[in-house]
Amino acid sequence: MAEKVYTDYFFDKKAFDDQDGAYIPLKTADAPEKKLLVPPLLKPDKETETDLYYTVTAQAGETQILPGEKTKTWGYNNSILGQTIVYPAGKHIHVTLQNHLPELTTFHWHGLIVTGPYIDGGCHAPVYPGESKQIDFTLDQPAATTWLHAHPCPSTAEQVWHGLATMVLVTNRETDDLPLPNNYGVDDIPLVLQDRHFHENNQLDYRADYNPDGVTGPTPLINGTVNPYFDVITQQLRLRILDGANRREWRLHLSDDLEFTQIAGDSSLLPKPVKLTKLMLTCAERAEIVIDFKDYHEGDVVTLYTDDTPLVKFRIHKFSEDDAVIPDKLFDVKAPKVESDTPIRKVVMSGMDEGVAIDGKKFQMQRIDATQPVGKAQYWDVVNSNDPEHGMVHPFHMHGTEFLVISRNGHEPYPNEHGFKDTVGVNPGETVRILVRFDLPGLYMYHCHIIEHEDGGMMAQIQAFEPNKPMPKYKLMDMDTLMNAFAEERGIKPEDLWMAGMDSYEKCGMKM
Ligand SMILES: [Cu+2]
Repeated sequence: MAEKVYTDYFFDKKAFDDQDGAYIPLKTADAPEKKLLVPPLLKPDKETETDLYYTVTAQAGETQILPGEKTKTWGYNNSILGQTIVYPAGKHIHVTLQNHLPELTTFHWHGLIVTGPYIDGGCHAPVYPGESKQIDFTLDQPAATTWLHAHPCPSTAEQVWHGLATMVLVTNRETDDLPLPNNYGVDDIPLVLQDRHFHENNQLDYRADYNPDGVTGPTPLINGTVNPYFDVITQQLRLRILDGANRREWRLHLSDDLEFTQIAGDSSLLPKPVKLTKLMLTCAERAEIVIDFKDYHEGDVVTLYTDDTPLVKFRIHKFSEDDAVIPDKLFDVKAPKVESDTPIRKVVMSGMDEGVAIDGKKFQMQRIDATQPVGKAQYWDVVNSNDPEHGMVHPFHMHGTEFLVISRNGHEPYPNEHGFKDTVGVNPGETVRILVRFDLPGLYMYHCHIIEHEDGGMMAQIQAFEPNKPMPKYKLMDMDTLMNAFAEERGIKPEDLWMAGMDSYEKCGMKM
């Protein structure tokens, strides 16, 4: 029997097209085609049998994005986005986090199973300008495409908009030997999908573009490149795609409706490969796909689109025949067992614009909203209470864990979400049941990953605790301290921050 090829996007089309926080439509930039920037791999400072040492520097710079003036951007060890970091599971990783930016930032490891709130790098772990911090951890998690981004409350969105996001690849001996393309930069490339609005002299102006339902721009930016092409020199190509946009979902497909194979989601390989012709990603979700160009020849071009807008042109060159077959079985998903007396936790994402909330509340840095014992699996029913007619998709993200999607409104999850995930798009009016277990004690945030919603308070935090041990107390950052720091950096009084456009402080629990 022929293998099933899925030709749906599996999402709520109406919510995507009609919700009232409408998107700015994408438009191909008036600029020549340019070679896709493939970020270099970050070289470790030092490596031993057991340990790896890295330095990650958040820095300001200038990037030639469009013809004419360079754009002022931020990045990690780079002027925009970053260098790609590789963390092998099992090694003891040491990272020096340096902040060379003019304002405080945090380094959030989105998708890494590390303890929160400090190593995880959410809002409680600021690194002040000119300062640095050391962290270390050992990963015990499947191979995955994860990422690093800034996460300081409440200017995460603005800092990501400036460029603070980069890929972090977790490797794991259990699956590293699978016959999948893995020659980085040649047949295995990252694609960070973002959109931006360029103002006068090719500059970004986040405040001018601000929209509480998420900032979008008309120009697609792929790994920081506009109108990119990639030279294909192998028959098979693996793309590690990240929706790194603040707000935009992507509806991806290839020219000729070319079918491709999804092999991984956010936090692990899929149990088995899934053949698709269409793929939808919501903010912060990742998908790894393999494209087989066997029916194409030197000189052909295959285009990756979102809707009708071209994102990347794959220019086909001569390649040697490669009939490697993707294995039928990729990954053994071990679902944690739920004890029958465990209640189902309900989490409600509600509202739009400034009205967004979780369980009816705005985020407060010093309030712990929930607790769950380490090692004990629990079902969470994540509800998007938006009106199914006019509401929006809220991508639900959890720190410190990887979860399984169990059902959508009681029905089977999509065929390509059977691996571990850390972000799931929840359609308006929908309840997504996920299976959550924390393996490390700590304090973790969970939130909508439309970044302006998260900055706007659609975020909460949970303490994962070890049963039979005293509850640890965390030193939690408070808004006054953060606000004073931001004011000092700008040389103004804290009460004047709102005049400097920092009005979103209010949403994060600051009293004006
Ligand atoms: Cu949201």
